[in-house]
Amino acid sequence: MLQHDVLKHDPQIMTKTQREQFFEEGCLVLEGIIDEMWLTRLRSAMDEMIDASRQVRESDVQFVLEDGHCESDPRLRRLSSPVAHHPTFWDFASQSKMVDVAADVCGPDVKFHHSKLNFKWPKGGQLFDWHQDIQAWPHTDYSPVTIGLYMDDCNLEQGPLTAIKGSHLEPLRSMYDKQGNWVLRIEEDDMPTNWREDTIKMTGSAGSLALLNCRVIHGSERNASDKMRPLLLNVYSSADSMPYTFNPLATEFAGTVVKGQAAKQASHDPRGCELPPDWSKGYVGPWKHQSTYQSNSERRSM
Ligand SMILES: O=C(O)CCC(=O)C(=O)O
Repeated sequence: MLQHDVLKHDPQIMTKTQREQFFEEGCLVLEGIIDEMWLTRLRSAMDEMIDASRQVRESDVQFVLEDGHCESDPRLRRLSSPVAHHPTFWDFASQSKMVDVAADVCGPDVKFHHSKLNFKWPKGGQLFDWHQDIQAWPHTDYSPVTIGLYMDDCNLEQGPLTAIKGSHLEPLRSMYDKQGNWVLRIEEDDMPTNWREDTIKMTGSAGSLALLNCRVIHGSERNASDKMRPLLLNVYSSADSMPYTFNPLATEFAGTVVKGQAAKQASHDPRGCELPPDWSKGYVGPWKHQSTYQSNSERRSM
């Protein structure tokens, strides 16, 4: 659904001002939306998953490991597709207030696409290069939204999501480097003019939601604190927004309409989108590609 049609429906959770801000800036933090009951259930599911990772020696389709991961001291970068590994994550993705927040920006009919639980372990948790999401999973319009839940408080030291406000209105950048490798990274000379002034550090207390439009430039710094940063990210779209490439984090839940009705016709935005590699041949996640550039990235200041 295109933005002018979404605006015909009143928001249920956000104020109209908050929704206008999201559409203007491409990013927004909503404080204290998710209650303690959900946080307790999700943390318990997360702890079970971390325990399960103790036996894992190499990154695989489920776990992306950080350097130094071992049985006695598990260190994860990501639990891919948490909805496929513990029922609590799908209950949350399909039944919580997060779905109503998605409806405020996608319109009354909301479809689930994929999920991931990104960690930043204390005194580690690597940075995430500047990038845009939609080139990894193009849709027929730009309604897709990534909604992050801070499962614990996330302050400046912990590597919060960081976005360049207004960058979703600019032309999409390429996620390939000059040699044609998919790197999911934007070089500094390709960043928008004045990006430093437009940088928003999306900190939030536990239970806060961080919304990212699928075109907005974003990333995050490493975790310099002694506290963990668990960030649960679910991606939704309008029900009539159709993905047209292989879903890199496909599960049985992809395409489920979690609110409203299934679409009878697709929504199309005339602005085209760069295509990703063919993920049906395997998806390794962004860090493998980004790590080549880690030394450059470490010098960059967000
Ligand atoms: O975990 C983070 O800080 C960034 C995650 C992100 O940008 C992504 O998964 O696309």
